Amino acid sequence: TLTKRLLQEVNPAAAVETKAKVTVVGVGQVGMACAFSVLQLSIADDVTLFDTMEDKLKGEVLDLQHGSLFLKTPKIRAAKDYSETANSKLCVITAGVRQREGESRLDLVNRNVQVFKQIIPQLAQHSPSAVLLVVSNPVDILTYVAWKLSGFPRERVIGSGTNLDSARFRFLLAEKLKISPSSVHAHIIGEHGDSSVAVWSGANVAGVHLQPLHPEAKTKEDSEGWLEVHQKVVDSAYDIIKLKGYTSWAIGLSVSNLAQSILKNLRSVQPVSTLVQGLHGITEEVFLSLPCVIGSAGVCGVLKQPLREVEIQRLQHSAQTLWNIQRKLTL
Ligand code: 6V0
Repeated sequence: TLTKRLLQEVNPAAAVETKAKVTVVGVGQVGMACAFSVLQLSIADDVTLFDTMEDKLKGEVLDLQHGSLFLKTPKIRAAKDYSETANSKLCVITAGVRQREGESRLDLVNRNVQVFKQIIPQLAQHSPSAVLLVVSNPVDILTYVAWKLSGFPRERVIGSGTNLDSARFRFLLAEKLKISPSSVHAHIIGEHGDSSVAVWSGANVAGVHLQPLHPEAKTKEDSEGWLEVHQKVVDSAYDIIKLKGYTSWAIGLSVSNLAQSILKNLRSVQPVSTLVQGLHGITEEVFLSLPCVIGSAGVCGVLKQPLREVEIQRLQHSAQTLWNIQRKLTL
């Protein structure tokens, strides 16, 4: 063959073991933004995509493969069935229906639980040591569903949770302060959605806390509109869906950032959805976001964040809301 005439093979390429395989299930707007961002970070040596829409899957994979010259991920492929997702280090699940205009994330639960029943046992069977990163909504409930359906230990089932909400919060605060978002430290915790909790008490720039500098924020005198920033975060997805029909780029970037922490064992602290039973007085078996140490084992630890009473009450309220939905599910 031409190849044999061109080079003398010393070590057959097929013998090289894949070290950092990422499977993305669902090649819709979110799945593709996640896959593209993971590729741009050059953190995986294999990105495998799976979807039930075969033509769309083939088209998306070809389109990405044609960019291989500009990427550093040697294998980009479409899996025809779940056996081809085998031995993934990380499985990102973005499959399922999304919100239509005016629909809340919680409205999606029954339809997406059915989708998860087709996906999760298959992923778990073929990649028994993987970390599962759930993105589909409602993400906190579906992370619980993925945990139950996979039988994986709690640390290896993560929801992207309020990692995105916190990024939006930091961006909006950064705009007001005219400082880079990476220098504004602030967290949104709890439900990824309407009942999320902004931890104002912790918001700071270089250790300088914002709340004592603007005590008016607690009262109606808040003429600078700082408290509105959290409401803007909550409204973000609704606003974007109204404008372009879906959200994609920011969630893709947020997921690839989490993927990097997992694949490179960075042990970085990021708010993600994890089992919170027993924390902050929560008694229900639910997943909510708290700042977690993220590494190759998944969630390596949960920060003991000092919270105000009102913040704890809000978390407990979200836990009850989620549990009331979860207890009706048959898994
Ligand atoms: P989309 O563009 O409709 O894509 C969904 C994809 O899932 C489609 O390609 C489907 O073919 C595929 N799919 C459906 N069922 C299956 C199945 N059984 N197996 C494999 N693939 C399947 O939706 P989009 O990508 O916009 O959104 C996907 C999910 O992400 C939705 O649930 C959104 O609500 C959720 N998001 C979560 C965010 C977060 O912060 N966690 C942010 C944005 C969207």
